[in-house]
Amino acid sequence: MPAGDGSAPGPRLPIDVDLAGLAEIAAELALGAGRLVRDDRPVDVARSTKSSATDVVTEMDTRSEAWLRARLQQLRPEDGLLGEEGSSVESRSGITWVVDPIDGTTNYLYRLPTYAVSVAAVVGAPPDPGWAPVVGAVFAPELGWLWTARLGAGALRRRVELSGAVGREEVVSTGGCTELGPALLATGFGYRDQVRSAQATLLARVLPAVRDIRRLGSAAIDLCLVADGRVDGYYESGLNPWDLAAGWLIAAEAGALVTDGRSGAPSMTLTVAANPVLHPLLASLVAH
Ligand code: LIP
Repeated sequence: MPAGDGSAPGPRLPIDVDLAGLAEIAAELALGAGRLVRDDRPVDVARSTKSSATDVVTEMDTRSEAWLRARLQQLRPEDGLLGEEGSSVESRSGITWVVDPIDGTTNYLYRLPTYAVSVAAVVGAPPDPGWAPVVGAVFAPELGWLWTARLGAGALRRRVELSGAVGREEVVSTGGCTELGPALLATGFGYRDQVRSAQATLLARVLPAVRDIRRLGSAAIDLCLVADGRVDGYYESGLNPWDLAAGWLIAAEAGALVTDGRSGAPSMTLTVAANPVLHPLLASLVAH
């Protein structure tokens, strides 16, 4: 399915699917939810925790997912839905929407700008293996960037002003770095102690081998930065489908290989994204 991911062909597209129409919906949903979480944030945002004391969910994560769910019920009632905050609707159309209502929730909680809303339409049934994105949109409302992609049609970036004005589409493509030494990489870490210890051990091996590491706190933004060449590569273990679905397609349509570090699709085990020359070098460094 997504170009350049190295995995076996995924499930087939429903024959009557209108990818251009789905792409417009993905962009509208990402923009609408992004404006909601940016503009309606209360002064003291309510929060609770999930898998660990530092795995936070805010009331705006929940409100954003509820807004996305309601819009999809209006626009695409036959489609499925999988959301980070618990939405789970079986598909009757062969299309499922996979959404992260705020990717980078810790950054959102601390009022840091690197968070995004990630919206993808996929075929297959995530998290079961074999699913694949066909349209994707990532909107980072504080950074003012909207990245989008449609299967086979390339990856685009648009400027989004605070006024709501959306700028012209720019085609994006990965950078040309072909060696590890000069490579600027992005990565991220999980929420559970034993996972973080293993990730720190891997980081100790990676850091001396590359130019530098950026830990921005949002997988969706990390993958989009690979797409537009502002980092050379990205790797992370422990991602859920909602973290990576849209960014996977955007990076792949920008020319990146996006895999599990081997020949499979990106997964919770490992996600590795880089241009086709750098990818095998990065994968051999991190895929253990
Ligand atoms: C985040 C991921 C990021 C990871 C963070 C966190 P969330 O997702 O996008 O890559 O490093 O630890 O999991 O939880 O903010 O939606």
